[in-house]
Amino acid sequence: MTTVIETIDTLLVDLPTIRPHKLSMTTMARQTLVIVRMRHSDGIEGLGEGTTIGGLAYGPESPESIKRNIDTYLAPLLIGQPSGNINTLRARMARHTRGNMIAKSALETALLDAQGKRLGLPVSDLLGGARHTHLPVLWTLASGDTHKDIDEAFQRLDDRRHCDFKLKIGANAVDDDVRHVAAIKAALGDRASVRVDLNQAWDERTAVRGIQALQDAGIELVEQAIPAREHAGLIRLSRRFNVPMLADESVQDARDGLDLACAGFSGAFALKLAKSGGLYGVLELAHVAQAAGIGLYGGTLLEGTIGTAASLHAWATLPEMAWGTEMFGPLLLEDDIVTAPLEYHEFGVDLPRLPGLGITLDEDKLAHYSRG
Ligand code: MUC
Ligand code: MG
Repeated sequence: MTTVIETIDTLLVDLPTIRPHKLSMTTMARQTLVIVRMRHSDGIEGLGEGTTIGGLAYGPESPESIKRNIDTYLAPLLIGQPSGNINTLRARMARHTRGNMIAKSALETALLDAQGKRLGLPVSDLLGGARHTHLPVLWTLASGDTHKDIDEAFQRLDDRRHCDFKLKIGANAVDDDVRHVAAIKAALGDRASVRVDLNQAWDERTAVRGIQALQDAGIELVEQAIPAREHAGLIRLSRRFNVPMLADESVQDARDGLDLACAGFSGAFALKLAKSGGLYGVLELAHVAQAAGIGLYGGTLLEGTIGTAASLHAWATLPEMAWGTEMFGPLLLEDDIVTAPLEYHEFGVDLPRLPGLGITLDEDKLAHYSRG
């Protein structure tokens, strides 16, 4: 008998962060994960996660909209359908619903987790096989305080946890931000690579001034300095400076990637499951980038362990990424809702090797942190 999808439950899970995480548009004291539990008629449960940053601060989906739109619109499209043909189920969601890529990503992840468990294969094997089992992981310094950030960076270096750092700037005046970044880079010297993420905070004129100063300070990568939809401006910046531009909010999926590449962008793309609607969509973008000679970077929306593991399975199938990954989401959280956390060591993280995502929920912790 054909296995079908029987039920889809969604939970909002609030976890405190280890310290306030300050971005240009919000400061996070907690992270809200949307967890999907998808049960199939063969008794297998697939897990998925859809997570964003700061409610509606980051993009058009909030944790509450992700949950509501799965419950109301997306889950009814899947329930009763055969479990195993993920391409058909993706097409069904795309045909009947627009946008909501984080919600779709959570569901696609749950489908892949279940299929992997069913076949006894890790998700990366379902995608053709892992080329890496240990992936580099950067850390974001975003305490809002220069000295605290420097101490945090040295601690991470000494622990052999991280040797690449991303600084979240754009909330303060340009000169203050540049001073903050330059002080951290000067303190770390050659021990670490330092990059910045503006999260769209500057206009192009400000970006020209700010990036020149950041380049002079030895910064290695400048992420999303100007608003997402200003593709022409981003391309001009990528041509003007030696320091490479990393497109994040500007590049959601393969179509954006193709437009940017065809219009002359050079630099790198931040890949995120949440932007591209799941593992297949993000790999389509990666392939466009590869064809265009644009560097890859494994990005996060600060997902917990389930979403982070899903991303790792996708990144593991790609050639080595020019800019590594930032899959540190679980390390920013005070606690976890899984029985065995991901293993971070030697400046990176291990790819889980058990079937599916390779992650098991801790039911007590889940109940404790779930809303309502
Ligand atoms: C982003 O825009 O890159 C990634 C790391 C971090 O601290 O925030 C995210 C979002
Ligand atoms: Mg970013």
